[in-house]
Amino acid sequence: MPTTTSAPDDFFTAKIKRGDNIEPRDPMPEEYRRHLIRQISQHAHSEIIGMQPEGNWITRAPSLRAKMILLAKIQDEGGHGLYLYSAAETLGVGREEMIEQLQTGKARYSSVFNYPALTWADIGAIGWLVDGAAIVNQVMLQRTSYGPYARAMVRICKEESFHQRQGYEIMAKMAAGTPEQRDMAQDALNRWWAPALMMFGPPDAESLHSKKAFLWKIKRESNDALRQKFIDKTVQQAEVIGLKIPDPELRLNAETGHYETSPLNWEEFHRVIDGYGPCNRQRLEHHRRVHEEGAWVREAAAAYAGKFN
Ligand code: BYC
Repeated sequence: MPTTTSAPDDFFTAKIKRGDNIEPRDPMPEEYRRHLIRQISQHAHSEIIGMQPEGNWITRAPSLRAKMILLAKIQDEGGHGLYLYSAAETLGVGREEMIEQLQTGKARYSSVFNYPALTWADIGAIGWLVDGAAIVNQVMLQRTSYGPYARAMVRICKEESFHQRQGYEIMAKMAAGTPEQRDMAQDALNRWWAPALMMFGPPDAESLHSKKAFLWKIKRESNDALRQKFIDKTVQQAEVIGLKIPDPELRLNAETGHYETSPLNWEEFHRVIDGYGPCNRQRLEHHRRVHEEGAWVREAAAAYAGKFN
């Protein structure tokens, strides 16, 4: 515990006010701790579950180069999950408990990973749009108030920008390829556009946690502000490679300088995060099976570590 003569709450509030990081041994309100465990563990689960739609394409990558890049990317996502589980553990929650919450549906993971990756172009769309959306959100989280989360984000962002470029390169190549390849790229953009926009969470007016998250400087920008940032960047990137954003109402507002889009289908979002998306069952079943099959690895690692204690 830090040496302080003021009450723990004052110490916490003063640190937040100054913009200092809260560290694991600092006193913190129980609600702040629980808020972070929820968000960081969900973030970790998203990285781990997010390996599945892409993992499905490793054996079908169209070249050795593409296969090596995809393997490296997916391995990075696994690493991100591990940094984040470690960051959550500093708040006093165990890894097994977090995994149990994921597998029983008590903890969420990003809605976007409940959609299927149907063609190779989907690997491009995931890198370009899903990693692209994740970066916009995570650049903000590098300045989140909890030290271990902020530091994990700095490393993660460096890797995500390579992931985004990997996806954009696939899309650019396919968009400039045969008419069939171009159609595949456009079709992937059509299917991943709305799910990528939903990654930023519900509209600000319906965001349950944002008020506290701003107060405690966990979030620095709102769901809608980040979504808009992503739209503005991505519309221009689509133009460069000659793909069309699948939104008939898309238009540039000359006054604000921002692109305006059609409303999203928030009913679909709620259905997906409540467990009824196209792949929710498949994702969790796969996680449970692989976790079970890997039990011997965890036992062997624990026994090996035990030899030196
Ligand atoms: N999906 O009050 P709100 C990656 C939930 S992976 C599911 O606005 P908050 C990658 C929310 O949890 C990186 N649930 O919440 C990996 C809450 O429900 P609960 C993914 C969502 O926390 C592999 C309720 O809706 N990034 O990059 O203030 C391959 C109300 O929401 C979602 C992260 O995980 C959603 N999209 O803000 C490729 C970012 N949105 O908890 C790429 C970390 C909302 O009360 N997380 N909900 O049951 C965050 O920044 C924030 O938690 C959110 C939501 C912006 C997502």
